[in-house]
Amino acid sequence: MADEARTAYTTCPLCEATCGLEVTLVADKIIRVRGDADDVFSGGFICPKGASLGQLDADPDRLRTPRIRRDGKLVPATWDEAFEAAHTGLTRVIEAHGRDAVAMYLGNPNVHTLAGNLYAGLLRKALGSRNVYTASTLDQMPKHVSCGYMFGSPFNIPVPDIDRTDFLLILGADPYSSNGSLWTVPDAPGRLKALQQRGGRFVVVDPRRSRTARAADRHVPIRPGTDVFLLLGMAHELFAADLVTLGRLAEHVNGVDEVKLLVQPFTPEAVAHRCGVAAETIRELTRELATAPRAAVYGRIGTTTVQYGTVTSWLVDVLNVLTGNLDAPGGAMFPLPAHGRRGKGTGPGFTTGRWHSRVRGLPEVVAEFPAVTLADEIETPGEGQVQALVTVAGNPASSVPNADRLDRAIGTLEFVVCVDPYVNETSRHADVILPPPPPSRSAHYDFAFYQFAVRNVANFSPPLVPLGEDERDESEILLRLAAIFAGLGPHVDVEAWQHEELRKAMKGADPASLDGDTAGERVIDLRLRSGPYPLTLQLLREQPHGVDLGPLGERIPEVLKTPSGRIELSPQPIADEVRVLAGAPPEEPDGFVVVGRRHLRSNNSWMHNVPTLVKGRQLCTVVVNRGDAARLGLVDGGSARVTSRVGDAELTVEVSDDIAPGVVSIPHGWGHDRPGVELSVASQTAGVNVNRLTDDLRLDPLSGTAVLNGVPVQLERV
Ligand SMILES: Nc1nc2c(c(=O)[nH]1)N[C@H]1C(S)=C(S)[C@@H](COP(=O)(O)OP(=O)(O)OC[C@H]3O[C@@H](n4cnc5c(=O)[nH]c(N)nc54)[C@H](O)[C@@H]3O)O[C@H]1N2
Ligand SMILES: Nc1nc2c(c(=O)[nH]1)N[C@H]1C(S)=C(S)[C@@H](COP(=O)(O)OP(=O)(O)OC[C@H]3O[C@@H](n4cnc5c(=O)[nH]c(N)nc54)[C@H](O)[C@@H]3O)O[C@H]1N2
Ligand code: SF4
Ligand SMILES: [Mo]
Repeated sequence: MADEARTAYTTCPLCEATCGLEVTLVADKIIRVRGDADDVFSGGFICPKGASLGQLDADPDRLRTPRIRRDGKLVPATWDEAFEAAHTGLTRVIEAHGRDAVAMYLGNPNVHTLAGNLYAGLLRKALGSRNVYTASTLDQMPKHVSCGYMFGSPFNIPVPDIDRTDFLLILGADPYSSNGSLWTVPDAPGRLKALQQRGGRFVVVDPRRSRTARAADRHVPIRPGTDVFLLLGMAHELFAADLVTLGRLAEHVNGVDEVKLLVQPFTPEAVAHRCGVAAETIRELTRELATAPRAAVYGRIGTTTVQYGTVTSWLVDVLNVLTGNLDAPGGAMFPLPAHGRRGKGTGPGFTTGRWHSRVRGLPEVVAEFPAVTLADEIETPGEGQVQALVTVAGNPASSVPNADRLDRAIGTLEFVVCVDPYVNETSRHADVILPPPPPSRSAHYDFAFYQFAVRNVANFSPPLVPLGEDERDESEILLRLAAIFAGLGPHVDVEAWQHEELRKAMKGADPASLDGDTAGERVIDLRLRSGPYPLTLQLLREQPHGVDLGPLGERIPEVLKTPSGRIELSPQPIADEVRVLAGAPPEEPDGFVVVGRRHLRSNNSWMHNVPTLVKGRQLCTVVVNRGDAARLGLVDGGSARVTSRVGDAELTVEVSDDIAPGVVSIPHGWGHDRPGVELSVASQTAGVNVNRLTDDLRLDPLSGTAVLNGVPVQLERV
């Protein structure tokens, strides 16, 4: 009865919220998607992206077979031909120029797919190149660095315990639009409303009155890129007004006195003109944070992809510590995922700069180089010049600052392999495209996001639809590429290979004793069995709505991996940077600064090909303050030219009262009108790529993260 409707449950793989979906299928086609009301975590919540999973899955532009370049054209090929071509091209570059000549770029969906979570690490290790780049240096790397220094591991990132808090201070995040990030919080709007209904409050700091800011109890506009000063002022005020309460953390923290000295110069009056927030407001926010019974500070994109991203990210947790809210219920807590482990309470600690990039001498951070320097490494001749690129689930030609330059640079490479379902801005340059199957064909378990979840939960979703004859699981694709780099050739038996690897990991025990249809599923089973809860893959299979493992618990000191076994509140590299900041002259752009924004119906660069998500009002506009618009003669719906050091772009103007004067907002991920792009819907509503304007010379020095918010631009009427 192939065409009878059936219902299945799965975790949405599209953003960090991990919502449970109830999916109705006929044969291999998704015909309806609803929120799974019985999901233990999301309770029926769904957003327009999750609801359109069926369209995304069945997108006619999605590649069904690999492509290889023949006579300049990307033509369909068999899997054998494609892996052979990848093998030939990549080995040729490695033999002629060495491993560093092959760069790898890992994009955002790698943290969403099982394949990326399980095998991207193996792939980069097998390649053995220093030229590894990821979307992290366009995103959250500052948080990894600050947490690495403070808590000993870049992956020890605390999250606001939203369901039990009384006060939340949110900076540079718009969870109403993004659905939360480094903060797995399905139905963020509902949870924020519940916080208000039980008498709590939340405040949003944002140069724009975002959707979240509109729902907040208070919106504090700020000058882009200057949250660092606001937070320094708050830390100063905590000491000055005698509001520091370490609580049970007192015996677990080093460096409180050093921080007191560091923040000494930053009185609310001294920072007010730097960040555009009144001294009185800074004092009020500090008092409210310090006196709320349970409170947490949370910062995201507007605090990371900025000039002082690492110091800002550090300050977020300094405030959590100094107010006694770190690792306390209702404060900022460390999740303990089902596949995780309790720690020993100490470790080797964290460092960066173990090696440096060839051209700009930028330090390695978490074993990668900043994405903003990939173009330098491709363009600059000499020993170690990048000659080939492998991308997995990434669109760097769109998402990296000075994108037009990187796009041109990628076009000059000797060999490019893209693991991607689409021919888009980046993969149009490929010599080989290896397409993963649609989401419905993949098993799902959120290795990445359960680390940031506001409750400890676990959910495993088997594939909704079995793999077709001509489809390859993405795990197989990544493993075959890894085998090519490891010198095992393109035809290795990947299951047998991984079976052997598992046997080694299990110290000789038989992996056949584990549950799972694939090596990857057996890894999940192994991790669950050795995790902190009595779970197995089989138990998760029996619970399609997920398993709730309860609210977050205290984890300090066990979670710490610092050599001292304590929180390092004043790490040397950050302290040095704060001293620099104290003397740095304010940047006074004579024009405007541009910031980003996200829309609920859009996801970075790759969901604009889904008709229901792009229909209606145009999303790719430049939002301009009403007073600024009047001064420049800009009208709503008219055109403006935006110019920066690196480029210019013409955009439709949206006049608004919801943005601070001197600031304009442009979303990223647009600009699908490039020749060779095969996105029939997206290219009709192409929009403009804001990264033609963002500047690859601007970065947060401690993390190498791009400055995507607060880039100086000029604005004029067209
Ligand atoms: N100006 C500006 N630029 C930004 C940002 C900003 O706020 N402003 N945000 C930055 C941030 S936070 C991020 S994370 C980056 C994202 O930067 P990238 O990761 O480079 O870009 P994405 O747009 O997420 O592209 C994801 C790619 O993965 C492909 N894909 C989708 N699903 C799968 C899958 O299952 N398997 C595989 N193999 N591929 C898949 C898509 O087709 C697409 O090509 O952009 C950054 N760039
Ligand atoms: N619908 C949707 N959801 C997404 C994505 C998407 O593209 N679409 N992308 C996903 C990804 S990859 C990520 S990383 C997350 C990001 O998740 P969020 O960080 O919540 O992302 P945004 O919605 O861009 O919110 C950032 C806010 O910071 C503000 N801002 C800009 N500059 C500054 C500043 O200097 N200071 C302060 N205080 N605020 C500033 C902007 O106006 C904006 O409102 O979202 C994820 N979820
Ligand atoms: S919020 Fe995120 S996880 Fe939930 S349905 Fe939307 S895209 Fe999927
Ligand atoms: Mo991101």
